[in-house]
Amino acid sequence: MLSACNRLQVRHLLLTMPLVSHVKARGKLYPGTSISRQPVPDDKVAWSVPFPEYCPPSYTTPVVLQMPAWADPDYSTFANWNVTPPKYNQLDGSVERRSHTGEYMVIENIPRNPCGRTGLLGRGLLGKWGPNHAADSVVTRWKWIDGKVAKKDGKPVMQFVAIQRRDCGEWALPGGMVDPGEQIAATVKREFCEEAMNSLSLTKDERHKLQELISTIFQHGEMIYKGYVDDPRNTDNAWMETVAFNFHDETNDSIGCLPLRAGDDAKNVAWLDVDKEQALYANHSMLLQNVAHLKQAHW
Ligand code: RP5
Repeated sequence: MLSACNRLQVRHLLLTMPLVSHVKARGKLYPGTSISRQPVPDDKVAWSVPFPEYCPPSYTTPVVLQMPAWADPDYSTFANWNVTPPKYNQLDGSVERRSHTGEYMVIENIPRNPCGRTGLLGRGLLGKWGPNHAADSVVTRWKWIDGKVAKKDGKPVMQFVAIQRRDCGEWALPGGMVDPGEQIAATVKREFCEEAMNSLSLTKDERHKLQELISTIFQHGEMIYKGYVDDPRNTDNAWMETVAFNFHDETNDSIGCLPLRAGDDAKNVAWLDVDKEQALYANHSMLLQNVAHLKQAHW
């Protein structure tokens, strides 16, 4: 799949947005907690704009502080002064600590969110200081009604595979964290299989067959985004980034007819219409907009 990934067209890499403005990463309450972020007005998001009153609370979930395998050690407190900080802005062992947005600032060993202030210090629910890398799939097909592709405002309507997140109930693109050393193309397939096809409930044999099928039909993807994610879990010191690929089924005879079944972090899965009114998690709506634009579809 790595070679398939290399073949992915990157002509739309310009859609990469190094500095999207974050909005959801400034939501009042931090997800799953009663912790309020310090409000950050739009004109004070940029670090370059002085904000002398800026003194946000700090929060890192106890789960992260217990240091599961996917989390960095906490070295930000005096008690942990002897813990060696990660190697930022580089590949640190098998952990990717480079950002898709370019080099980020590290102040006294603590990374600084490249998209500006979020009103919260610490790592929140995120395991890694700095960028936390994910990969997403935008699986699309045309919407057919009575033997014809449906149209809205004169443009063909697309549908995409959406999962409903178990943590917040919001609809989202299937996607997840890139494991250390894992190729992004492998993450995309694995997460799609787990969340949209419930592969974790299959026997080893069935899972193997499913992975082969998905590898075949996911061969011709197109990278449609690479960059910062406006994720509600972001903080001033830890944030989500993603690489997203579009897999489009032009004739509704491959991905378009796969039997979907929610699994893992997803409590529901469905084909939803691509439409700007469809609320989605983080900035996933912007990723879909990129695809609608590329395919000249209704948005
Ligand atoms: C988003 O969070 C990414 O775009 C990806 O969809 C997701 C990864 O986090 P988990 O679903 O693994 O929590 O920022």
